[in-house]
Amino acid sequence: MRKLFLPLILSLLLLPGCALSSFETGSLMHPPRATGEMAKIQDLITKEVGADIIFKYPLNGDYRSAIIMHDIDNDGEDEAIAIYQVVSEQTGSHVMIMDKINGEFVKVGDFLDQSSDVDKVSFADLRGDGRDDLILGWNSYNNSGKTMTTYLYENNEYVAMKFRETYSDFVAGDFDGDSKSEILALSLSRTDTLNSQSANIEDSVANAKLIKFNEDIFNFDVIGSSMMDSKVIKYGSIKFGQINSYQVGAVIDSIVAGSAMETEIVYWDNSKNRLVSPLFNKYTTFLRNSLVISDDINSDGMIEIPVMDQEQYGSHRNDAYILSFVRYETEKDQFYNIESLIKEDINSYIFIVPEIWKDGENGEYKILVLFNNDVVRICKKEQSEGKIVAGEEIIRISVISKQELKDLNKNDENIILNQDGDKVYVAKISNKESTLAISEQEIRKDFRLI
Ligand SMILES: [Ca+2]
Ligand SMILES: [Ca+2]
Ligand SMILES: [Ca+2]
Repeated sequence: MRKLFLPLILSLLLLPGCALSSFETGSLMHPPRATGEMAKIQDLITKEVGADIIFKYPLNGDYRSAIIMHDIDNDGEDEAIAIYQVVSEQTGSHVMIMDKINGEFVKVGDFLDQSSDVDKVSFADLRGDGRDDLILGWNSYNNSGKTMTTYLYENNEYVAMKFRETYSDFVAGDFDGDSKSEILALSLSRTDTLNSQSANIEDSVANAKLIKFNEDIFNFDVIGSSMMDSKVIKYGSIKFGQINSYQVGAVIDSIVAGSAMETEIVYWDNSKNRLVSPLFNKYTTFLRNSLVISDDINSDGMIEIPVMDQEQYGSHRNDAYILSFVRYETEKDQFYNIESLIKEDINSYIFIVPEIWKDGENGEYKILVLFNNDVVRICKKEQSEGKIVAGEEIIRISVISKQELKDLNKNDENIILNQDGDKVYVAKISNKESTLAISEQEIRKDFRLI
């Protein structure tokens, strides 16, 4: 039975971070439009610190407002967290935590950080006490890396704890299964210190560090670190979740040179008691000229990783290619193909690879995809003198204009798949007798605009 992942593939995600440059710093001067509860919160801030403040909006992550609502004391009601700069102070940022007590917001924490801009806000239960602790990442405008502050609740008050470790990106999650979250901090390689004699080489190469709260010393410990690919320019999407049925970890899609992407995995190996990044130095497996990111594409609760078929990738244009989504089995160090699709980036469509075109569960195919001038030809893969060549054509998908549609030979069995403006998507079964032939019904089912 085919897995039902078509609806999900429609949300097939391109890396959201790629459009980051469009963030308008001009909007920082405008506070959020205050209505209802938000107005009460702003009134409280004004009462406490005056009206002459600039709200700070996180540039990355899931929370992008300057006043963030989240239940951090586990009483079922949201607290408000405001991040702002006081204009007269010129530098630094304030973090004010407000709790609703008897229907009114009151200030329960107020902190000053030297940093001027917020990178990312996240919440995780770092102490296992049921409270979602606030994790705040601060931007840095030199090469020294971003800094992170956590705000924990202890002895009836919030305390701020700044990390010694810097990061390029981070994700929180329960990596070791003890019902407390850890923070995985990722760093890019630093060319500025790589050449410096005094620099600690460990801190100069790209790495991942797992940071865990230690109740005994009331501070954070780095409990493990692992090497990451130093060719990475920017961490794009980081997801914490099930890598397979028995292992949780982080799946990291990153930008490498030439706007290609790759994927790395980092998890805590409980049997060896250490942090591992098993794809380190194997990254070419996941190198792709496509910004498709890892995701749970079939809603089975496990994250699949996109792989661009190397045969297609190596020998043909990259505008149309086979993309497989694989699951990584950490214990066997093997990948299993979960779903596959042909992706055409110029005219923006996908075609789900039917089972009969697949060759085993390791992501091999019986087909080759050829792309030329808006025509994708799907051909039987054949071997000739040790080389892979295109055999007979099975189907072709063409994108033509409405005028060209009128001129089509009526004797040919053309299947109109979709129309989008002047673009008409037409499929043709090239060889009905082929062992790899599929029906018109199957073609219609497998085709989708994205
Ligand atoms: Ca609360
Ligand atoms: Ca844990
Ligand atoms: Ca999945």
